[in-house]
Amino acid sequence: MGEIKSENFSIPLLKANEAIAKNLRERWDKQKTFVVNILSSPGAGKTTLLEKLLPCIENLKTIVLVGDVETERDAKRIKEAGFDSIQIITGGACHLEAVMIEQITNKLNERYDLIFIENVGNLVCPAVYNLGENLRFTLLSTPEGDDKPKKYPKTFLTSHALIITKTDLLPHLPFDIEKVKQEAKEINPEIRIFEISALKNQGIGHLADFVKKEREKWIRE
Ligand SMILES: Nc1nc2c(ncn2[C@@H]2O[C@H](COP(=O)(O)OP(=O)(O)O)[C@@H](O)[C@H]2O)c(=O)[nH]1
Ligand SMILES: [Mg+2]
Repeated sequence: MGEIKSENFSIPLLKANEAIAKNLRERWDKQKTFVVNILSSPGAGKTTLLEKLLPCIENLKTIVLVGDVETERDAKRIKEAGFDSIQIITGGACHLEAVMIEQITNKLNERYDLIFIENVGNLVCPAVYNLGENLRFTLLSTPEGDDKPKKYPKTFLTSHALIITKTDLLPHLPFDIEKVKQEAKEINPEIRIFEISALKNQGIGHLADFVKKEREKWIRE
């Protein structure tokens, strides 16, 4: 049996998503709101990274929109860290869609300089749903294994940055970090790569600088 490729099928749902994402992008362009969409498997460290990253991004009004199948736990964590956050409960859906972001942002009373979207933990579906973001980050944590870029190429292909998390665990794991970097670059030669241990506070500053610089570059364009 031959390969089955999803691009051979017409997907009206994705076309509708693209149209809403385009509207979101136009609105955020006018408002000068910079948006980062964060993808990863469940437990790769998205919320922990945000808890550490947000305090390094000073003087920008920031909110985190966080998607999960159930519970308000992550939004609660972000608020406890001292930042605005809204939970999006998908009730089963394994990814966020532009319409969900549109509904939430329509209700915001304030303008934000920066919006982080913590997507539902999943390396598959979120890759094909444009949320109108400026930057897409994918986290890969060391316990997940070094074979993931080639197994989930679309996610790495569509990301601006790969953030290898939990590097403090490297001494305990058979994780070939150079192989991951090489395979991610083979899929997407432009991808930026960051190595982070949120637990040990390593690499957070570099990532914060990257977000700030990319936002400034975009503002100047
Ligand atoms: N060893 C280690 N554990 C981490 C690190 N970052 C997050 N974790 C742990 O990984 C688990 C999942 O983290 P979380 O941020 O909730 O992941 P999310 O599901 O991607 O948002 C938690 O138990 C965290 O304490 C890290 O840098 N090193
Ligand atoms: Mg989380």
